[in-house]
Amino acid sequence: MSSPPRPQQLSAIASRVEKIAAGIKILDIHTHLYDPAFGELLLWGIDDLLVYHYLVAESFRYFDFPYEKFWSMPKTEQANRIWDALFIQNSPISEACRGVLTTLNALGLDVNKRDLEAVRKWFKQWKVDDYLSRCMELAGVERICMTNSPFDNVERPIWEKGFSRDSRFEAGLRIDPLLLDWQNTVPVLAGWGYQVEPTIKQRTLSEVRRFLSDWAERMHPRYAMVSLAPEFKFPSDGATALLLEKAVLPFCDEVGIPLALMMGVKRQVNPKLALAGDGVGQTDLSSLQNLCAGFPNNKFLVTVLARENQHELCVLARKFRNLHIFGCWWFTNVPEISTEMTRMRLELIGLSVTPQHSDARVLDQLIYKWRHSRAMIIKVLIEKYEELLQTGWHVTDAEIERDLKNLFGGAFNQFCAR
Ligand code: FIX
Ligand code: ZN
Repeated sequence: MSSPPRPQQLSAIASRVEKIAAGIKILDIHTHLYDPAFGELLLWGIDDLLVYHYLVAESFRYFDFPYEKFWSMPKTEQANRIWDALFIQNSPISEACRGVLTTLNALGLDVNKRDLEAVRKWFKQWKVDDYLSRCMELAGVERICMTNSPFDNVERPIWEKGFSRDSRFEAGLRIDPLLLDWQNTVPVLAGWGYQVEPTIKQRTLSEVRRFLSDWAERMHPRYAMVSLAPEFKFPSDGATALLLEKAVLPFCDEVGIPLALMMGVKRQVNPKLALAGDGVGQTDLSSLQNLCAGFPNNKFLVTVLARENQHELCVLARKFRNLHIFGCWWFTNVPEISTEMTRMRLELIGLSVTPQHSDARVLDQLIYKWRHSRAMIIKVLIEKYEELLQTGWHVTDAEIERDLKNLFGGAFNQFCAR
């Protein structure tokens, strides 16, 4: 039996991991950011940081004026109100508030002055291309997956016209309207020349596949993607299950890309909050089990929103190698829950997981989302290596580097390539 690790060995492992991690570049596998070619769709700067829907939801806990009044204000005024409610009238301790401060601090601004106008002035000096590189550098991110929807009327014409792509951005084909709102999507597809009908028969299914293939050719997506409500059931008689089984899964199999499922979002619990009005609910994961078991040639990238679903999801991943877990999504991206989830994932499925994505909607958010997540992931990994030391197993620098690379994008790439 080897002797227990000495305190120097424990602290040495922590500093070795931190040092090696500092050199690892991240592949951010799900964001709402855009290649600069998409112009105004790429949000950045202090006002967009402040009107982020996470902060809108928190501000309304303090606002005493009507929802409509807020939505009728110009963006700068909305940002002023949020700044006042969340940073001046109260200490900014929530994760999303702390995030704004982490970002500004990393950019070299003195947050302690509490001077919003000075911050606005500082941002005016930047051009988007330089700022993009700066944010990616400060976040340690080298590649970004976008969320690309053919159903978005601003985005679609840009794809149709064509543009020269920034090699740091990858596409993700988002298909929520197709799977979740079939009746309203039929006339849209028909208007684009696809011969589809509300009643889903063979002809409609092959036309949906043609639609998906056309967009895959345009975008070269890393995966197709949909978010699902807690009520999602598979199999079932509804349009969602039918289109999934007979059009989307065969398409993904043919093109060789995974289908990403983001499960457990209750859309528009409070529509007056707009984008900030979505909630969470527990999903019956036997539907996911049925998909993984029934479609072994398909690959599923999955994140679930409810904390209560996390353990069952890990157990499913132990049973199905065509299931890859990713991210601590949205309401789970707070240190208390993401640390617990990451620890549980590493304990149940080792390093065959992508512990985090940023879900950034505003470019600058890459900085805080990744600084916070990177520190959390490293902390959990160090704990695990320290436990290994107790057994006499010493990880080498090369092994640490390999493991970190897997957690920050390598495991995702390997899963996609399988
Ligand atoms: O469906 C999604 O991709 C969600 O991540 C978003 O739509 C959501 O609004 C969000 O920004 C969560 O972080
Ligand atoms: Zn998202």
